[in-house]
Amino acid sequence: MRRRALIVFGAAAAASAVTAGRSAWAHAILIESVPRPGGTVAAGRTALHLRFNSRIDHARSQLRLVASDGATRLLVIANGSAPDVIDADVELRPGAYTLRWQVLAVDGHLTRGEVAFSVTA
Ligand SMILES: [Cu+2]
Repeated sequence: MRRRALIVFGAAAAASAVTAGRSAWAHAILIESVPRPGGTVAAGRTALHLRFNSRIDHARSQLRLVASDGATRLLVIANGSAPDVIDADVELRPGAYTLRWQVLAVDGHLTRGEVAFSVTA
């Protein structure tokens, strides 16, 4: 399992690593997810849920689902998601997946991370 967060200042390529939860700034840090990192869910229609430590700009945030063969799906962020949450519904087949999130926090900083999980039949 790999958890990672990167910050990108504006559109610049400069990036530096942060330790999740220890930044005093308002970058969006993932604090809760369904599925959990390393977790397992049953195949079928699944509600994905990512909660952050700050409000995010949904229109400038992205959620991608990467299958073990590298196939990537851009997921639709639900309109009704709370200000600090990304919700999405997806149909999942058994296998290993990585959920890649990229969010823009209210302080204008972009953060990214991944949640790996598996789906059982
Ligand atoms: Cu920030």
